[in-house]
Amino acid sequence: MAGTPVAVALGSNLGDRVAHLQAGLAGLAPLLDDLRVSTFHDTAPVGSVAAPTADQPRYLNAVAVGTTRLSAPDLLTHLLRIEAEQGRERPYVWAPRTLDLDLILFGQARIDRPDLTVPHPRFRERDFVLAPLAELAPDWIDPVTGQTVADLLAALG
Ligand code: PH2
Ligand code: MG
Ligand code: MG
Repeated sequence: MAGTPVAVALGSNLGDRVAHLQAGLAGLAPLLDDLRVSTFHDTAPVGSVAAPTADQPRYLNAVAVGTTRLSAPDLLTHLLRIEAEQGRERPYVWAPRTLDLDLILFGQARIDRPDLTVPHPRFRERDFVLAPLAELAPDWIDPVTGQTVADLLAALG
């Protein structure tokens, strides 16, 4: 069994953003086989009425894809550990962060648990996820909408 294809989004907008993304990728390397990494995208912080981010520093975002033999919950545990190793703190929702690692897609799985929703519930609206993901896996089909990553990106306009 080759393992399950997974997509992980990386984001940083605090401290040395390049160093934090590189540390995140180094942490992912032992977890994912056939690891491929997008270019790094400098992006404006995206917020919401409930969680405004207008006064935050810009983000550096990227996506990594690979395959894993871990379960999705076990992979999530590792993602949280790698974030913590980069000094991630969570003072409030969508606070600036040294490193954010979000599990975006786990094969064609649909997971709905209190601590983990896959596909990521907001990835279809997020250019900062879809653009780097489309560099690596434009034909990956979102199991919820049936649309490809390329379709989802095009729909953002
Ligand atoms: N992450 C958020 C909220 N807003 N904006 C950008 N540009 N990049 C992010 O990674 C990001 C965001 C919550 O995780
Ligand atoms: Mg996030
Ligand atoms: Mg996160």
